[in-house]
Amino acid sequence: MGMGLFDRLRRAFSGEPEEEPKKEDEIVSTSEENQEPEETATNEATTATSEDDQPEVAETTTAEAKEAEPVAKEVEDTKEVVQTPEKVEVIEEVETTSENNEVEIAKKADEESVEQQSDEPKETKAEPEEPEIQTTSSETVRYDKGLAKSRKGFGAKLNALLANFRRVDEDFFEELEETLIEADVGFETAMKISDELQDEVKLRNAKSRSDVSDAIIERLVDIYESEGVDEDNSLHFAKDPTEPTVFLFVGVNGVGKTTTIGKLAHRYQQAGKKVLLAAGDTFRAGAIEQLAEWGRRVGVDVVTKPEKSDPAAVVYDAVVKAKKENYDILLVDTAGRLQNKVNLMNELDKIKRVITRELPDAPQEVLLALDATTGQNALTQAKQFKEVTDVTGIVLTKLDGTARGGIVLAIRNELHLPVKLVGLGEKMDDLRDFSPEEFVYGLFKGLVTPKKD
Ligand SMILES: Nc1nc2c(ncn2[C@@H]2O[C@H](COP(=O)(O)OP(=O)(O)O)[C@@H](O)[C@H]2O)c(=O)[nH]1
Ligand SMILES: [Mg+2]
Repeated sequence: MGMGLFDRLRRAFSGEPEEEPKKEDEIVSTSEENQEPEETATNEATTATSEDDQPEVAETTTAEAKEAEPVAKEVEDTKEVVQTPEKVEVIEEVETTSENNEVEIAKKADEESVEQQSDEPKETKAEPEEPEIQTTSSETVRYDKGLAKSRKGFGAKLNALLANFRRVDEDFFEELEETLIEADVGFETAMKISDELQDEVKLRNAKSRSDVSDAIIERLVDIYESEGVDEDNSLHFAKDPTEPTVFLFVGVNGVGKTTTIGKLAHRYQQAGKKVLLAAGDTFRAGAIEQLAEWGRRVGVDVVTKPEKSDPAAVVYDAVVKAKKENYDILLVDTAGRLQNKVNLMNELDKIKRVITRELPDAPQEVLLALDATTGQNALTQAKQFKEVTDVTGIVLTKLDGTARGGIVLAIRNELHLPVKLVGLGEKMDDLRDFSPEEFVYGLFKGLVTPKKD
């Protein structure tokens, strides 16, 4: 990459496309195809899986029908989860469903409700009010759509601040800090940006709106890039191609583990890989059925055991099957109960041992799912999980649902864990490898002032 990220962004916005521009509707219609499944709600039988008389033998749910009745499962499951009374967690703010998260955020930061309400009405398929995108790839379009909220929240606030300032004085920087913190950039990072910016503004003698805005964005991008220099964003696979790759998914309830597994299963299945899923979240029958449903929807096999079985036993069966039947990739779901750290640690250790005994190089990834809409809470979760297991990367879900995309900066600056995947919606194809460039582009679109020279 010759040009810096900032220059490339600016260039993209100033109407000098680097590659041939793609038509947005073309891309949108492609993704539409994959969305069909979600609408029909079937299957009230979720909880019926829990019969005790079910054999302890692992059963493989084969994907009989790719076209099978699609289900809006996750949503139901989440509701179910909310009602689950057996919450014993010590660290209770951590175990939350997405609904709870919303509530919590609302509680935590009332001031945020302004923007939350303003664009709350669910993400619509088309974003008609968004200006035309004149750039690079379908990835960009995807990020662009997924970050629409953040742009409207964070971006719009920053814009307002920039539009209204009279002098670049102490008040200005105070307000900037506030805006950054509200965007979940994180306290430390906000201070750092603000400090460095004060110097920069002086140095450049920046006075105009566009000078200052350029300096801010440049700083954000710089910090992002410099903090991430040693980080490896890519997913790792088995070195020996005859062995299955194993990805283990961890994270508290409701953050999007199962959904991410479904999306990844789809990705690899589409790429011609033989994919196996392990329903290691045996805590609730709903969770097992949810994964099984994804298996049917996507057309991959799922290893399950009845509710309350030992997760390690499910994983054992799955690993053995994956080896024996030459699966390329095994995605392991787990329950995210942080009831207490010791238990969680023991459970995850046991699962890992079971995997490693059969496949010494696995798991290749331990991916921690974090819900971007939970803001700083997600950081707390990440810190806790880092203490109990070796996390190799972050899946940042629901980026489409937050107006505070600054969380990505906070994760990088405060955790030093690479974000490897991002969730930009609930559908099968709403998962992307994390690309800092696409991300920043999506976030600051409209803020970057086109170059005048
Ligand atoms: N908008 C949006 N919703 C998501 C995303 N990922 C997951 N979800 C939703 O979040 C809820 C919880 O997801 P689930 O996979 O069941 O979480 P788990 O408990 O960690 O397995 C479901 O309703 C999902 O559809 C995402 O990237 N964007
Ligand atoms: Mg789950």
